[in-house]
Amino acid sequence: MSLLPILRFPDPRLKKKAAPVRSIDESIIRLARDMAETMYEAPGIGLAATQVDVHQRVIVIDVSETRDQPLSLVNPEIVDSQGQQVCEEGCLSVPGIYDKVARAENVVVRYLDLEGEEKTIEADGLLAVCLQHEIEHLDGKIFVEHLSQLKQMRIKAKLAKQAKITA
Ligand code: K2U
Ligand code: ZN
Repeated sequence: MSLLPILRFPDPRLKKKAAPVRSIDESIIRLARDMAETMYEAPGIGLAATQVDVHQRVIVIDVSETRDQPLSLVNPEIVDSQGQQVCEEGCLSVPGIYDKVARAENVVVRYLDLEGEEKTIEADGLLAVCLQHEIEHLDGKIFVEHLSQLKQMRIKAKLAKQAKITA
């Protein structure tokens, strides 16, 4: 298993729209495994393939307290959503930045598991937020795009300054 480098905002590759997975072969299974390892190490509760510069529709999520229940979703699709909730979000591609984002309270997501079986998950709370956050990554969208232009400018300036210091 390998740790994968995570792209940092505003890297333009984070804006690429991921392509549907056509065949769940060994390479996809290994990708999901490496993404899960990378997510746990970060640490995070979700990770999209876009964030590791692989533009295929794969996400991994683990919102369990025990951090030992990884969920790998291939070609995830929100097929129903209800209500609204506002949650403080962060992102492994935007380190150190947290802000409130309004999202659907409940979502129904259809996806393929790593055996190629079609599954459906009904989620609320943090799992619903994470599913929406990760599926947005696959569409080339980052949570900061829900914020004002002024906030996005300030975030870019802050991250650019941090990058200079650590260069
Ligand atoms: O996509 C990512 O960068 C992973 C996010 C997913 C996420 C963000 C906000 C709310 C729910 C999920 C990371 O896990 S950000 C780090 C984090 C860790 C624990 C709880 C919330 C956020
Ligand atoms: Zn993110």
